[in-house]
Amino acid sequence: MDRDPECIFCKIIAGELPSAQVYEDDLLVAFRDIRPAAPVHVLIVPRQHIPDNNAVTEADAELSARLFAVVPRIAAAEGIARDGYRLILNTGPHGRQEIPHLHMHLLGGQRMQHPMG
Ligand code: DGP
Repeated sequence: MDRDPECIFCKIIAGELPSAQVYEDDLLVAFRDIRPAAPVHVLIVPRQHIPDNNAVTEADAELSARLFAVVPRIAAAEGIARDGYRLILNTGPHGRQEIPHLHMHLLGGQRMQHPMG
């Protein structure tokens, strides 16, 4: 499994830095965002170090499918499945991606603001 020794999320996944983990499987780990933007704010993160969405290819089809497929399960566990939630996947400077390790934000527990920008 690829990892970047400088990457904060790789360190969290390896257990070298603490996190409030809510889910894990062979491909993904999910933990609470350290700066929550909503009552529920979970980051769903591939174990493999993929820097951003531009680095995702067809070879990552299983991982990509899993990334979406675990959302209903985590949302149900967090009690936000019925009322709904927002998924965000920031990419690059214009997307305001802060951590260069692919991750999906799961936000819920309140009605989100519109517009998204
Ligand atoms: P993004 O902008 O999409 O790259 O969001 C990165 C998120 O990661 C941001 O909402 C804050 C969160 N974050 C940054 N450092 C840490 C950390 O050390 N632990 C946890 N749990 N979250 C972090």
